Amino acid sequence: MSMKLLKPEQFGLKREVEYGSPEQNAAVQQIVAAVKAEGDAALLRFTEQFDRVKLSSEQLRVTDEEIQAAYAQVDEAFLLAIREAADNIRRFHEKQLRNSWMDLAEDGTMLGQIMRPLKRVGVYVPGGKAAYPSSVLMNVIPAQVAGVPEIVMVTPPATGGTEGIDPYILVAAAEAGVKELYRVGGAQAVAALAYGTESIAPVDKICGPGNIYVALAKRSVYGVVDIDSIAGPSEIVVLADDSADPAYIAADLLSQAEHDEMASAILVTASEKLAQAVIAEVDSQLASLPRYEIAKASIEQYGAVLLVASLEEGIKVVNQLAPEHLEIMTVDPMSQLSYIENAGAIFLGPYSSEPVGDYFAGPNHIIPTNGTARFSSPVNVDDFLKKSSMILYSKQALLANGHKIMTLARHEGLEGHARAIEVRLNKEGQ
Ligand code: HSO
Ligand code: ZN
Repeated sequence: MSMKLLKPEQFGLKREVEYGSPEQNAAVQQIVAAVKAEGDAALLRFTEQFDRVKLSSEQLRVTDEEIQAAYAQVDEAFLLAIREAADNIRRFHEKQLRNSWMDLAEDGTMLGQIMRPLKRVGVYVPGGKAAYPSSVLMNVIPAQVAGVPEIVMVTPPATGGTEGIDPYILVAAAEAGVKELYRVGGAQAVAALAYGTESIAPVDKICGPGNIYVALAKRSVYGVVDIDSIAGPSEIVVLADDSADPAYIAADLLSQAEHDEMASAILVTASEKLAQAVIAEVDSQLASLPRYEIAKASIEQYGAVLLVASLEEGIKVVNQLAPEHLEIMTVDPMSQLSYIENAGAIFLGPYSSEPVGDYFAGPNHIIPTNGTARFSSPVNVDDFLKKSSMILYSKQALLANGHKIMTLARHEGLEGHARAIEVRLNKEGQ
């Protein structure tokens, strides 16, 4: 089956957000409660039960020797590429840094906002095939740029304990500057980060992708700690006109379809000729893709070519979809840019293929999915900063404004508030 050619009104992208089964939720509650109550003992017990690895408390932490050994296992080209990617990501995120500020008014009042990094952040890195070194950089570097002094990483020990942690993940973590790593995964790792155990000190925020148990555990500890948003499957929308190369579009659609059976890849165009050419290209490129089964399932279920009447209608459709990634391949993509209101990351022109952003350019690849780009943003430095408001009122300012404050307080029936002001005004003879 090829990609479907539809009118926009025939298409409804409906993907259920995973909230887990009652059994999964119950299992996670039980794991989190046990780790909270028993610390390391429960952590080690669940690691043995789920990962089939028997560890002592001392063995939880990944040693410097293991990290050095990992460096010996990764190839030079990978190392050079990830270093350059890390530099680009760091430079991009440094642009996001905002300073604390303070405003001094003529009456001596000082108001301001003080930015402070979170003190300790935990990054979850899933095991197995879904462990992307690039995602380690995308989680860790913004935290580092924000100035977070303690960044810890947790990742499951290889199931059965025969292979250990993927050396590429260890190297990416070390390159990003992570100094504290633990071989522990699943809901138990999230609980350990939230509540702390004898071996793992608690954090202020937990980020990073994981399976359904990890996602449910993150949801359940939210409030005790902060969490990042829970990412859905990857999405790409390409908005294109006749000037675009169908082979490029097909390749970019497939680049995201291969992530996940539930990934979605959509072309929006007013050109039926381009639509047909892309459908044929997807078919032919798909056939030789190593992740054929995954990409095929994604294309069949969630892929579509939406034929619109004009580029203007295409822009409307894009804004309704609010995609994680948008590529614009038109004669003059810059002239469409200002009309795009909802898209997590916007790639312009034929050479800004999505993998450029997934790996290398510098912007973050952890981007809102499922239409949430309507109101949220890619992971950024602000996610690791908190702001304290600063208020310094002068005597002059309080004397000038005290009565207004008392009026508002008494209106709310809060006499104690009013008197806190009044005691000062009285003393000053007002
Ligand atoms: N496209 C993914 C990120 C990624 N791609 C990681 C390759 N590795 C985010 O939707
Ligand atoms: Zn990707």
